[in-house]
Amino acid sequence: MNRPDGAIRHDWTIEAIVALHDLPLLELVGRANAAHRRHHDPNRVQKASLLSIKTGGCPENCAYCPQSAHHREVDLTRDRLMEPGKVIAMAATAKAAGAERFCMGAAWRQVRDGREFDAVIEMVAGVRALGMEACVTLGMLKPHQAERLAAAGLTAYNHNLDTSPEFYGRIITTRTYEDRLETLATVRSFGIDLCCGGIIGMGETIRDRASMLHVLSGMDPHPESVPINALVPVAGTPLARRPRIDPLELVRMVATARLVLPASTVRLSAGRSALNREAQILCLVAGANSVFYGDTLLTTPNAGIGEDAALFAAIGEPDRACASAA
Ligand code: SAM
Ligand code: DTB
Ligand code: SF4
Repeated sequence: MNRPDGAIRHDWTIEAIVALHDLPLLELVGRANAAHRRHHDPNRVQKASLLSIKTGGCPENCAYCPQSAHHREVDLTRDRLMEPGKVIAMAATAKAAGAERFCMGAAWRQVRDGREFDAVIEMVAGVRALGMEACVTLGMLKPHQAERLAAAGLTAYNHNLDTSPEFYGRIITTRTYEDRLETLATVRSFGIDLCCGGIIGMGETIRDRASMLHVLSGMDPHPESVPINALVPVAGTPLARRPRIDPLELVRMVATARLVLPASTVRLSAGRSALNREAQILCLVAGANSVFYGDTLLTTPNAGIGEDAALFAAIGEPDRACASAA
């Protein structure tokens, strides 16, 4: 049975997703844009701000990640968990610059109960008290910890699949895909939104990309938020020498994600700084409706605030950072 683009479906096959991905580009982008318009305001792009609240020294061995303690050649200064007051002050600054969502990342394998988790709970409550959406990404999570985050008002928990089940073992061996899915189910069971996506450009095939979208589309409900990252190759990581992907691969991935997950917020995430203004706009036309805003992601450079002001001016969205500076 053929269903119209934009219908919420949980029965996609990997083959059908590959077929969408491989449509002629203009057909793919056109259909994705139409699906986007069925569910979203096409003129609205959410700005999210990202902060590394605990940097480096992570015991996991994710091949892409500069924060893994396994990748000793990476030039990164480790940092302990930040003070809640400082984090909340940075969220307030981000809000004044136009960010609606504040995402806090910790280089942890899993959450441990105690003083540090208490501090994260304080950060979440403080960000929510500013009237912002709050998202955290802290690694694996147990039910009682998800319960505390939900009680503090957490909007969303970011925990990425990162790639397909088939390719996963080539990228991470210190935890399994099942571990990932278990944390996602725990988060969902406490009514917290899921922010779950992945990375392209790690050497995976198109089928792997479709397979990751297949896992996401099988979730019921779909994750509310789906970050699509292009690998940022960092010196000292095993993926340091991977070539940057062609920006049109990102356009195809965003458009396919939009068609398969029509109501989700699709976040054009890491790797955006390597795209020119026009390629970013093509991603927005293809269905991306959020970007990370600010000069750094967690540890790597993001598109600069100045360039973003030009991007938002070009698409006609008033940029509050410029407005308040004027
Ligand atoms: N430790 C937690 C975890 O892995 O869930 C949270 C932090 S981790 C840095 C969050 C996400 O950042 C990863 O799942 C990955 O998708 C993305 N990421 C990390 N390094 C990246 C890189 N070099 N390029 C693109 N995305 C990256
Ligand atoms: C996500 O999918 N991308 C963001 C956010 N979730 C936490 C992180 C990107 C990190 C890029 C590498 C770095 O800056 O360390
Ligand atoms: Fe640790 Fe997350 Fe980086 Fe993996 S992606 S090494 S879990 S911080």
